Amino acid sequence: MAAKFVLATHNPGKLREMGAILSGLGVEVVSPADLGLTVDVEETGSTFSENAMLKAKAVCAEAGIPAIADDSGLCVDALNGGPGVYSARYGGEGLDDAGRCALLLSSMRGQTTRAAHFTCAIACAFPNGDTLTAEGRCDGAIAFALMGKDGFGYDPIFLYPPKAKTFAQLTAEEKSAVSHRGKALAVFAEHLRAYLNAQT
Ligand code: ITT
Repeated sequence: MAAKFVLATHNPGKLREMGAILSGLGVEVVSPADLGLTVDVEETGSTFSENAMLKAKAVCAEAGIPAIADDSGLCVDALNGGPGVYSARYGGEGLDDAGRCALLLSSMRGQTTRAAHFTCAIACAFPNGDTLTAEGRCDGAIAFALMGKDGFGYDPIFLYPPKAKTFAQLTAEEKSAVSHRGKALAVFAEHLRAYLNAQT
């Protein structure tokens, strides 16, 4: 795949994971910072896919090359699917990843229903107006305490039952092999391959 893509995210954790997975799939990527871009996109969509497409289109327009965006979040059954699309804003602007994890743990105190899943929507926008999309999901549970130091975001409290570890206790490779983002990007790579083949 010869074309170069910009990853439309300012989240360093996502950038690391998307970069590693896509490079492994033969997709050449650069970050917004590599291009001197800081595009702040308002996430006004009501779904992960809508927000991913808003980010991909805005960054593609700014960069002039195809852009790949990720909108993702943690959906907790006992919180009626929340924080969901509001995962990055959970608890308000003042909180960092550790603060959001602490808040989520405290709102789950005494709660025995711990089921949760991560969702990831990938959107890709091309300068000619074409778009591609893909989604991935990973089921798990909210842990009772923070565990592990790797990953980012809600990883220390997201228990992945098949390995009896949180995402923050997995290596980057182990996480990507089963994660919402790993699955969405694998599907996306297939769509991209078909799209690029159809161009030639
Ligand atoms: P960009 O919009 O710039 O990509 P963002 O962090 O604002 O960055 P989102 O709006 O998609 O991204 O919010 C995603 C939220 O879900 C954010 O709080 C992440 O930390 C969290 N999240 C997403 N994927 C995750 C993962 O694999 N592990 C842990 N937390 C994750």
